Amino acid sequence: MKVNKSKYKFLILIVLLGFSFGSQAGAQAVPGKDENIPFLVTFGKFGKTSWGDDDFRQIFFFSVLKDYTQPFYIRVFDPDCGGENDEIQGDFNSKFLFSVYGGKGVDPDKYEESRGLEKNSNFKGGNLLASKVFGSEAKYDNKYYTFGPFNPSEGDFNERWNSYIFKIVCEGIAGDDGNLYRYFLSKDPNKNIPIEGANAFTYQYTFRMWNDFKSVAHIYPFVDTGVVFIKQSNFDWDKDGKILVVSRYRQGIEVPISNEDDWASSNISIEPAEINSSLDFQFHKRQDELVKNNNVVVTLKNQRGDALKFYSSPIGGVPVYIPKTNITKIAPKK
Ligand SMILES: [Ca+2]
Ligand SMILES: [Ca+2]
Ligand SMILES: [Ca+2]
Repeated sequence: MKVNKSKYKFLILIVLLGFSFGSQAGAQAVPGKDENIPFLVTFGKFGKTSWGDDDFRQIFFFSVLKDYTQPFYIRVFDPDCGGENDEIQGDFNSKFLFSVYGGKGVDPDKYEESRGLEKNSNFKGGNLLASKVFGSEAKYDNKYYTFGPFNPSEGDFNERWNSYIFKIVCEGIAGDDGNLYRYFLSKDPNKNIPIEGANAFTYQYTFRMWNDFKSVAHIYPFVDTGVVFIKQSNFDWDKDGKILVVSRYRQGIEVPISNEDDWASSNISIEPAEINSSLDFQFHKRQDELVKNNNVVVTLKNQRGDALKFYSSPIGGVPVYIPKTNITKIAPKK
């Protein structure tokens, strides 16, 4: 076959562009592309924790690199609770408050309360930049609502990451239904256009599994310098198969799993090879019987009790297990 050289080069360019765009495109979608999680979920405050949400709220942070100076938007997919996607309990009668915060008080590295892990903590630190309440509204069903524009400098500056930090909180302020939704940090109010170098993270992830046997969900906590062991906690997993931990050091260890309305916890010791990389927590559904509409909560803490961040786009990429013989070979490079 005769290959037209310029055409060939053009094709390579397209493939490369596709790759770089693809990796960035995942960076600000929440859940992220590599996570394979269909939706975030938050229940109305009169819901039952046995439906898979322990605190009826969810807090996410967005980081935007200092170099990016254009306005941006936070887009919420299916912010309403009714119609498609959402989990009905009786009738759809719930209300959800979405609030966006910037300024001092947001950065969870400086303000621990901002992480929202403790029940009565003031997780609303910072300046309220925008908010809106959603009920069951056809107008927003299966569609995006856009918050913004926001100016990056309205965020709380974090020196270590050279980024401005923003926070979005979803709270179930009335009713008992489950609101399923997703976020996208975008350059454009009407389309999902990712911002280079931006990311999203949380300390407590409440999400929905796919309703099939084959899909494996992932979350990617970042293991910072100084971490010796981590305590994993999962809530209301409904004994739905296995939760495995994979890293560049470990091929996969099984951790204790929760059943109904309970927490299961265990400690996982961290090896030097795992520092400054992400772990891959894999959620494999059971194969004998389909567990439907499974919502689950996950948090991780280090040996000092500090919570680990889960990034929608894993820091350092998706970890791939490296057999030990190779680890010893590459170790001197560090
Ligand atoms: Ca209801
Ligand atoms: Ca929804
Ligand atoms: Ca569940």
